[in-house]
Amino acid sequence: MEKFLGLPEVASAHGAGLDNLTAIVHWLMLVIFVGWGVFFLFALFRFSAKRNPKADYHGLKSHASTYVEGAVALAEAVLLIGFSIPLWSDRVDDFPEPKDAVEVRVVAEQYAWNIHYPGADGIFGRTAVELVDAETNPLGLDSDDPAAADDITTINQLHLPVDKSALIYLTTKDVIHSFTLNRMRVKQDAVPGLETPLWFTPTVTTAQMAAREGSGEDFNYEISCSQLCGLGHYRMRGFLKIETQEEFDAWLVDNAPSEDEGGDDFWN
Ligand SMILES: [Cu+2]
Repeated sequence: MEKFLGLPEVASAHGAGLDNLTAIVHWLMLVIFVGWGVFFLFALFRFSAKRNPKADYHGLKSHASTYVEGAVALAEAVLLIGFSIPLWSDRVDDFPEPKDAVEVRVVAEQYAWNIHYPGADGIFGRTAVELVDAETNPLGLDSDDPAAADDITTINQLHLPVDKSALIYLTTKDVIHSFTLNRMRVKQDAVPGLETPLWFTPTVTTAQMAAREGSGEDFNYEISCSQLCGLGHYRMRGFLKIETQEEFDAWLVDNAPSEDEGGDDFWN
């Protein structure tokens, strides 16, 4: 069904449940569409002026349509209460403990994704609006804060380990953006002034998915913006790399700010 709907192959733990729900909703809509279409054609024919020269002032006596409407409402209630609400509550109620997850801040802006890792100490350094500099310090990280010294920042490059929950704190510097990871079945609006947490567990590494897709080195998971956020919206494209834990740890070490780099050189 995922293929039939044109969905890209899922790469997160919760994704299959969402795809399943999407498929069920589409099947129900197909049944309703065909049902009402047939009924419409029947009504056109059965109640045409030619066949009914004299108006019928009593109208329909049968309750069949009421039962059909009741059945459709019941099916939709089952979808909502039986499928959608449990999936949704799993997303918003059942967050992983920070100690069991990889924590990352994602700060959207026109037109890029700023990625912020807490570094070895596990504590995000202080950020402040006054310190934001588009060229040298897009996140406004405070170099006087000791917790900031080991923080790792990137632009448009999100790395995460496979089979471990990713806990993302999402916000934006300017307008509303929408953080979208297609293959992870993740989509969350980033709203100015709010920090919205989201979480998911990637289950397929970039390398594994590339092998499955047969697209070799060219394959990337992408971060896209699903909210038309300005003229440069189309180039708000980031990359998500899912790696083994070892590869991810090595990447963190490679990207950690080195000791001899001064406080203002985090960005190089
Ligand atoms: Cu955007």
